[in-house]
Amino acid sequence: MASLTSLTDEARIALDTLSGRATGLFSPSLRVGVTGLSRAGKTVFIAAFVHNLVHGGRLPLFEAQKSGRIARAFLEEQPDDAVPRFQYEDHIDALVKARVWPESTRAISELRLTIEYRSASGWGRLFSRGRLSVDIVDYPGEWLLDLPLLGKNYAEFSREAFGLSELPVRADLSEDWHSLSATIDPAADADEMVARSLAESFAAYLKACKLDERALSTLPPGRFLMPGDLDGSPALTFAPLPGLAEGRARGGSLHAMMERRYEAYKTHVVKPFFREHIARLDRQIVLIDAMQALNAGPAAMADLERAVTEILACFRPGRGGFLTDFFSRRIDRILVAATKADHLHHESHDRLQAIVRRLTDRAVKRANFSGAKVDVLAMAAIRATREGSVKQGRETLPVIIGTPLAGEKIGGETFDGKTETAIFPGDLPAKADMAFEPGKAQDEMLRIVRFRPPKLETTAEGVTLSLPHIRLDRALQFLIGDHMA
Ligand SMILES: Nc1nc2c(ncn2[C@@H]2O[C@H](COP(=O)(O)OP(=O)(O)OP(=O)(O)O)[C@@H](O)[C@H]2O)c(=O)[nH]1
Ligand SMILES: [Mg+2]
Repeated sequence: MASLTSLTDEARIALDTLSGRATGLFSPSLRVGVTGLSRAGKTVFIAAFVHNLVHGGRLPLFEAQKSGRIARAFLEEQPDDAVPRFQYEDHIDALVKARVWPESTRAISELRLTIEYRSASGWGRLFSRGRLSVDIVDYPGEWLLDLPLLGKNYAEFSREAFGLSELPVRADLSEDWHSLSATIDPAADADEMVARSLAESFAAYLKACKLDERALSTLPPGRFLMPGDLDGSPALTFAPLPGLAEGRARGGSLHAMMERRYEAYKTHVVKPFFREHIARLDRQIVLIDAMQALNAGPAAMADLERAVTEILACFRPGRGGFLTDFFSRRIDRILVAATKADHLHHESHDRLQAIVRRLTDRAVKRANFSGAKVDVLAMAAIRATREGSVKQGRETLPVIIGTPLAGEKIGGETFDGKTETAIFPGDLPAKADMAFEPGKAQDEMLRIVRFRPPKLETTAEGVTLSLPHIRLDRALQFLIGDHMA
């Protein structure tokens, strides 16, 4: 900026003032929603997003960075005082110094990243030194599961919960809760202890569904898995009831009590979250960890598809939706990203992308994001592996090399968290549909282990290089690139 003459400086200030954009007082802001079920990679994505911009990471596909137009990017005070700040520095310290991943997010937090850039056009370069503020919210992924509840009454919620729990992939896990429910008469007098034991038993079943072996996703209500500050409160002491009679519940009955609490949960927990954080978004990236579900098999894939479809329907800003009144803005771009692509050799990235496209296709169509641009991408916000090849007999196998987390297993081997290992991850099905068909996908066993975050390379001058990634730059270009033209 030093090269600007005083004349153009004055002209710029005059122009800024005219258009109400006095530098420093106001800069356009963009609310980017990072959506994803628990463990999808939201916190890691946000940390990598900020780190790469603040430290000028290698982002060849992010045009503003590539052409050297970014003057600086820095964290600023966030707009909402009542929301805790995203602990960016702690997350980066953990990732870079200790090489451990951030813990599961337990509460909501927010951050504002401001980018100062020069406009790409000659005209704009003279007159406007651009500033863009990007606001991002991080929250526990489980809470997303609650959004579809806004469109369901208690009877529907109960019916669906029992329906799902009878699926083969869930039946053994729901046994205890079922037998307890069978002893309950919904029309009997309300009893706090009965309500509590039902809620606990139901929550235990949901938690079991979420464990790695089943890796199921459709598990509302989300606060039963991640209560935040509501642990033990009456709003969480409810459960679905079996065989509900048609019509209104008798006053004073267990049915009436459960119904009231379910509605209170929606009003006091789900709606505020939706209104304050979801309905105000301009852009959205939907992170999907297909790897874990692929590993667990087709039933987990079907369940992931169900969850994503129901959740994306809640982002539909169009007319007629039950949430329409809440939206204050319209989402104009949605990026669906298959995360953790670094678990696969790049030869498989297109297949991963195709599987996630197949998984979200119906959801995106049904949600009818008219006017919104939708793209699909396989990426890794932080690349924990590098690629290589290993000769096995006459064959050369493409492998990935990284440090598996302590305790991870492949076959009979358990890793110690220190040793670098080459792993042949296996092939994803060539046809995306096969990942959803029972019996087919299991033939192609994947070998998926979790890796530690990468060790950052240091240059000869002692400068630590930025966090490596796969196509994070493409995601940035799609999400904010056009605002920095
Ligand atoms: N290899 C690799 N692993 C990743 C990446 N992103 C996330 N992970 C793994 O996925 C786990 C979950 O990532 P988070 O960012 O904490 O997920 P989240 O969506 O914030 O999850 P919740 O806070 O539970 O909702 C991490 O602990 C890592 O093990 C990535 O880009 N590469
Ligand atoms: Mg998180």
